[in-house]
Amino acid sequence: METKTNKPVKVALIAPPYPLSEFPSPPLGICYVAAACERAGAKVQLFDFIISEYSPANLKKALDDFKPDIVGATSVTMNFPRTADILKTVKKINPHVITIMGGPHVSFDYENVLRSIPEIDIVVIGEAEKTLLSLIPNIFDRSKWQTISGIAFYEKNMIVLTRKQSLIENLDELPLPARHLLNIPKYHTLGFPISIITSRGCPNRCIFCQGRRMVGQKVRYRSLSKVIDEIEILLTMGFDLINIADDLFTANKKRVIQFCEIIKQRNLSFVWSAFSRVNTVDPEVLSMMKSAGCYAVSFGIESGNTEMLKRIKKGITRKQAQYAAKYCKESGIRTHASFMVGLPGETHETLKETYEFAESLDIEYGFHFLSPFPGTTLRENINEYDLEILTNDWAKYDANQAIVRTSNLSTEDIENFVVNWSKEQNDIWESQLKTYANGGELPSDEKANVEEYHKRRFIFWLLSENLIEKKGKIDKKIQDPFDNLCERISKHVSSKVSLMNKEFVKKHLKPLKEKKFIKCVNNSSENLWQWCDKYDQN
Ligand code: B12
Ligand code: SF4
Repeated sequence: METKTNKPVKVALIAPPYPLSEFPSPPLGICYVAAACERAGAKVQLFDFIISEYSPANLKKALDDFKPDIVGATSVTMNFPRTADILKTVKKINPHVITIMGGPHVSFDYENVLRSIPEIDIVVIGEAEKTLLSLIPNIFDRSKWQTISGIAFYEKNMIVLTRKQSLIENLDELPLPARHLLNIPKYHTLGFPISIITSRGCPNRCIFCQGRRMVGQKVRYRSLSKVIDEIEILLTMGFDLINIADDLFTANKKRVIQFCEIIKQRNLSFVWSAFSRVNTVDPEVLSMMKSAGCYAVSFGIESGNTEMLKRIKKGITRKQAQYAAKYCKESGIRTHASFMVGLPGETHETLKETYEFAESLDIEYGFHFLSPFPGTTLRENINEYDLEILTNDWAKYDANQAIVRTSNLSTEDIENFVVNWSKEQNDIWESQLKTYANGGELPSDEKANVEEYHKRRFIFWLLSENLIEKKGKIDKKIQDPFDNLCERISKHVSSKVSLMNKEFVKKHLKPLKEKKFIKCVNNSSENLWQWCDKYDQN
């Protein structure tokens, strides 16, 4: 698409910061959005604040360099306030930029969003690819916005919600996510799996789930050959750890088996994980998955109480969960189950039952606090449930704290349950950290865990605080610029964690240099360490 001046529309897309605890991996949704904008003829840049430091000054610099016409941002509920602040700053820096927000939170709370944050011009609701194809070419003509399905905006003191956008029927028509906009060396450094999706949609009706409302009840499948082609591209980009982010990858057993067969036929070497459901796995499909490289599956079991499972419309039984756990163990696939606490009608007894059930499965498991997101059946019909939502402070919707209560349980009761459950593990972990920090002996597996933990934190700081950029200007006179870089970075990180001394930093930066993720550029006055922006295999 060309503007009046015959230049392509410029779109900057913002991936907002999020914490290490939420697995900051390459953002998939925003890459789909970027690909759709490119297909609409736009020139696109990704302002990726997952792997670079966000500050108003950094944002301003990026805006001044690229000069976008549109700035789009994504968010889930927990990082909505922070993302909205970023868009406010965009408007302050340049009021002429058109700001757009999409993603799961604003799709369901667009009225409040538009009313309370005038700096957001347009909300794109739900799946965005089709909408963007019509929106981008008409973006400068406000009178046309009404004719574009799937958006909401503020006009003359009224919220305009346009016609509902239909779901994309043939996912094969979509361009591949624009991963070329990602800084691949930085994501390799971070080391989390890269996500792909093979389908969209989930036929189930869990009352706490927002995902199903985003993607619809009918499962839409991509052709397996296209999925595997995409995986081959990821392999050429150096990713061999892949997360299948479908809402329910194992919904169709025949298809999963075919998927595994193609991986084996094409002799592809990578390992992968997937989200599953306990009533969709059996020994045959699991053994096939294992033989095709699946190393982990995760299940949402949510509760050990049969009534509760029915109330939340989970559509699974305790028996099915027991079988799934047994089959997974037999297949050798690592299995993780997630349970929720603070569900409607929760009591001390249901929590106890859930805990005992979780223990009895003999697999890895964890608890999440219920977060009643906008757009969930639970929140929309809250009066039908024994549940009170105590806050609309979206930053608290991270599933790591109690924000609800039931007639039997206060937030403290719900939090105490998880605190007590994790106390023993936390105490053990704290003591391992202490022993390690004091130079004491630890069994090799514990030592490896502690070292991995420190490495992850260090790498996260390196990226999210722009430490290479900030500490990487080295005077030409310095003999060994790499040693000097390590020293400067260690000065910074060892003030937070004393064991992150120069040797520690060197140990973790050396592989980045060898793999050409970072490089030293010489100019007349200084040596400049910087991240490479392309993945270079040679
Ligand atoms: C895979 C996944 C993850 C992966 C992310 C992998 C990755 N690197 O991308 C991991 C495991 C890391 C993850 C983490 C979390 N997740 Co998650 N996740 C999902 C899941 C299953 C699929 C998301 C996905 O990739 N879909 C495919 C892409 C194409 O869709 P999309 O991201 O929605 O993007 C489309 C539209 O939303 C829109 N869009 C999105 N952004 C923008 C921006 C603009 C400008 C525009 C125009 C359009 C637009 O266009 C896109 C293309 O159609 C969804 C469920 C679901 N179906 O939505 C939950 C979901 C998004 N996750 C959820 C949550 C809560 C979390 C966590 C907070 C975990 C927690 N503590 O509970 C963290 C937060 C991480 C973060 N800050 O984003 C919730 C969000 C609910 C909410 N309102 O907050 C969902 C909806 C699941 C649920 N509980 O119902 N998640
Ligand atoms: S929680 Fe999982 S199974 Fe339930 S509706 Fe959501 S995506 Fe489907």
